[in-house]
Amino acid sequence: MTADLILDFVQRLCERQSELLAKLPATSALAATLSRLMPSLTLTKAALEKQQLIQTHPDLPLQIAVIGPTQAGKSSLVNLIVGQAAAEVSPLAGFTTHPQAFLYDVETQRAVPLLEKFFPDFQRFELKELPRERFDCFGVASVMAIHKSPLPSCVVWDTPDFDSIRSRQYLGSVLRIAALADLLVLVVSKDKYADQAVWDFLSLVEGLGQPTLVCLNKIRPGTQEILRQSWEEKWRRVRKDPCPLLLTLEYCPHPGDVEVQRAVPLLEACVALLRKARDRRRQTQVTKLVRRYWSAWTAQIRAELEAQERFKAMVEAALDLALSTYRRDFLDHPVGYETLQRTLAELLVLLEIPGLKRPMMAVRRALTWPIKSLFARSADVGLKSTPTTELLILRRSVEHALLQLLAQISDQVHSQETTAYWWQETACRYHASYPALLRLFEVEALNYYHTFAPRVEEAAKSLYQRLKQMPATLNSLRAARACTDAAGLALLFHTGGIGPHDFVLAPAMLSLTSWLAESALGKYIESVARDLKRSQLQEVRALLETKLGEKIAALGEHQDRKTCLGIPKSALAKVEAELNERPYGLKLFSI
Ligand SMILES: Nc1nc2c(ncn2[C@@H]2O[C@H](COP(=O)(O)OP(=O)(O)OP(=O)(O)O)[C@@H](O)[C@H]2O)c(=O)[nH]1
Ligand SMILES: [Mg+2]
Repeated sequence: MTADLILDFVQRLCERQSELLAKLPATSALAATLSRLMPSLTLTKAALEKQQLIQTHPDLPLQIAVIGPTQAGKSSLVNLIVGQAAAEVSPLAGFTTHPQAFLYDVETQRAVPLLEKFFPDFQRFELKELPRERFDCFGVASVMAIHKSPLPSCVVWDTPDFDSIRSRQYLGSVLRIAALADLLVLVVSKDKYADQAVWDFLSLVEGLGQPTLVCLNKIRPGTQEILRQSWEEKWRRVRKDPCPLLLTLEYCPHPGDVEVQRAVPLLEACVALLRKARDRRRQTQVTKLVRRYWSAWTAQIRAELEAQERFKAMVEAALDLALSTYRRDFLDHPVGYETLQRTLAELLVLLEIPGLKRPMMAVRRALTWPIKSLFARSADVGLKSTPTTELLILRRSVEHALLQLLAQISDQVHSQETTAYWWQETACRYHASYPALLRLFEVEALNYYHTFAPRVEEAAKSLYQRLKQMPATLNSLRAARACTDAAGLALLFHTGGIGPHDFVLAPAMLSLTSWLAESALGKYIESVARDLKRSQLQEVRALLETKLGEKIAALGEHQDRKTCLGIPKSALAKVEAELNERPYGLKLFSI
């Protein structure tokens, strides 16, 4: 379960990282960092896949991988192990460029499908047919067991080098073989053993903890001891585990002459180590490797998640800004708060003003609330043409906030070095979604306005009930000149004779409002207005936060994009929980 979970994660990260690397400029610092991580990811992925293969196919033959820098004598050593000239040897540097499996005393039909399973993206060839220009292939050849050789049935791998400039093209296959190996045979010649590439490789594979044999090749007589000491010293500097068995192979002027004697100690060492390897085969070593590289692998994922959080906070701040502009320019505006005027217009219909009673009754029968007719007119032409101050202000506030957000995202593209590509992707998506976001807002805003209308009607009714309890105020209101004028206007308004904006700002309405404010009903009107404002603020906040905010914040999730790693926080947390749950091993993030 743990291995499967980690394997899924590593596979996904490997894939995403390769895709991202293909998009990033090769000279960027991030490209360099991600490229440095690829070998450890490739190795771990292969090691986990080998573990899976062993679980499903415990009969997988033992695997010996002969690995080393160019011209170290890898192919020659493979031939020594299998006791015959199976691998092609050449004085041309970087001659071997494909992994080649020599099936020593192994049933081909049984072993080959397993090797193919381990190399799903590679094509298998006969050795002679391996195409030189392609690196996504491996060779397979069967070799007969040698009479009296102690070597058990196994697969011996000859591999390409890992240190030439060209090796970048086939390093992945070398790492796959290193991970597949039950026994790692490292071959270094006397002039290459101190090379950084050798020690980088040894440091990389340390987490696998495989039985290892080191062969110091092409050694001049008399220099063995010095080289051995120097090697051990270097080993202690680079690795934490004890120095493995070291064999020195003397340079023989005519290779081939003394092959049989040379092979004896080599085969003895291989046989002993293979025995050890068979015993430890099912023990997992991979979590150690995962722990070692975890913090480096996930640094960029974390950087993206941080960018995502920052983006979310920017969206929230933008919508907060829209909300406070709406509040300032509409709800708290001394004249512009038209909802109260609408309430009063509705109240005027209920008041039964002498002289206007009959037409008002007709209006009440025909229309419950004029907004219905406004909607009918505005739904198909959009919010811009909706003649209500509230929606116009709301739209202006939202538009301003969304444009500010766009500018902020663009700033991040230029100021965030390691996540510039993430911000670029977010900017593109935001840009592309902008018209749809505005449309969504318009639909939701109209919807809000529509569903809020009955609240205005209720507020008018509650004012009317209150007035009925104050007969003196009600009578003087009915008799007031301001009221009659305003009621006339309200009638016009209700029948569509004037627009809401003109109605709200008409002098008669303004006089009525101040008359009412100073009347005995003043305090009650204030509290009704306060309640209305509170509900409007709440509704508009919900509209902005849930309907619009969540849609915009989702633009920062790049799960399916090839331009970002896009690994969600939950996937990261799941693997970390699994790794932390293990009672043994190193503490996470300890490298
Ligand atoms: N004289 C002598 N030559 C050796 C010895 N070991 C290897 N060689 C030569 O060194 C050259 C390279 O040997 P290979 O076994 O092909 O080396 P390799 O590591 O497979 O090289 P690449 O495939 O190019 O990475 C060949 O010409 C071998 O004959 C040795 O002990 N003595
Ligand atoms: Mg070779």
